This record gives sequence, structure tokens and C-alpha cells, in this order.
Amino acid sequence: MDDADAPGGHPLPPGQRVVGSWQPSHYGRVPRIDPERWTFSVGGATRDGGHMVLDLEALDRLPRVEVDGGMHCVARTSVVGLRWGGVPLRRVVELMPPEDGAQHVLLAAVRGYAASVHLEDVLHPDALLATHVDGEPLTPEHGWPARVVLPHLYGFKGPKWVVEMTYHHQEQQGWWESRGYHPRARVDREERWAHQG
Ligand SMILES: Nc1nc2c(c(=O)[nH]1)N[C@H]1C(S)=C(S)[C@@H](COP(=O)(O)O)O[C@H]1N2
Ligand SMILES: [Mo]
Repeated sequence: MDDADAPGGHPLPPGQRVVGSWQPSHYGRVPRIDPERWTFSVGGATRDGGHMVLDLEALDRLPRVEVDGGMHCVARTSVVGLRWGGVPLRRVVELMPPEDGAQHVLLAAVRGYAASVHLEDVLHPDALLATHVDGEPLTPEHGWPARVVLPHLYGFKGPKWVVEMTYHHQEQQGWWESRGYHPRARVDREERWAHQG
């Protein structure tokens, strides 16, 4: 299937349809997060065996970028024309790099949601630890104070209310991966289900 263009000339991945208004999509209630206590930690199989903890002030001091990217749900709806703001995840990886050969990353949110991604996708230039969208802080239902955004992967790979990133030598099973969804989940290849290979 060819890529179609969504309204406004935004590229639409194969098998997706555009929805006009951006409805939040997640299980359970929106968590209440205390910004004074929120932290993002990086650990697991790190190169130096240590771990790093960023609070919101530390995150604020890191270089920020803006990236255009849609939100493509694996259930086939897409929101296009979003402009995300945040810290490139590869900058975070540079601060606390993985051990050689640790190619798998588990991104974990509050309350047990997690997504398993390849290190290569975390190092993608558009991969963000996002705090803003369209110039405004994220709303609570879209992941405030911070979420992961990987615009080239299906939305389930980007935990809202993210709190942890860990490196692993073996592929991990997050919330959707353990329910049969694709370990890689690239939108350009329509990698929706694990059994597609
Ligand atoms: N913590 C958490 N993050 C989550 C989810 C969730 O249920 N919990 N759902 C994922 C799915 S399936 C999608 S499509 C996107 C939706 O993001 P949005 O609600 O901002 O559009 O969030 C992802 N991140
Ligand atoms: Mo989704």
C-alpha cells in the first residue's frame, strides 16, 4: 500500500486513517503526578554499571529540540501535524550509555505500563523525552510531565507518564508486546502484530 497524504500534506503511514480531534488513548485513569517528586531514571545494563536520575529541573537544563510527528495508534487511527518539544533521547543515552551488546530498552511508566523498544529506535533523531506539544506543556491526559515520543513507531511504544528507561541484553516484554503486538512496530512497515515476523 502506498503512503497517502493526510490533510495539510502530512504523510500518512499505510493502513492508517486520520482523526480530526486528538483524543487521549490509554488504559485506566490519568495518574496524578507530583512534579516535585517526579523523576526519570536510566539504568539496567549501563556501561559503567551505575544509574542516573533526572528530576524536572535537571531535565530542563538539557538541550531541547522540536520535532514534527504524528501519533499513529496501532489500532489504525492517526493524529497528524503535532509538534513535539523535549529532550532528544539520544542525549539522555549519551549521559548514561548502555553496555556493549545491550540493544534492548524497556521504557516504563507509572502503574506498570511499559514498552519494549530497540536501542536503535531510541537513538533515532526524532525520539524524544517530550514535555511539550505545539508549544504548550503536555496535558495530564497526554502524559504530563513527560512522555516518550517515537514518531516513526506506533503510539504504544511511547509511554505517557514515563519514569524509567532500562537497558537489556534480551528483548523485554512490555504491556502490548506481551499481548501479541510487534516488538519493533515501525509504522512505515505496518509492523502491528508479532506473528507477522
Ligand atoms: N502510560 C501509558 N502510556 C501509553 C498508553 C497507556 O495506556 N499508558 N497507551 C499508548 C498508546 S496505545 C497510544 S496510541 C498512545 C496514545 O497517546 P495519546 O493519548 O497522547 O494520543 O499512548 C501510549 N502510551
Ligand atoms: Mo494505541
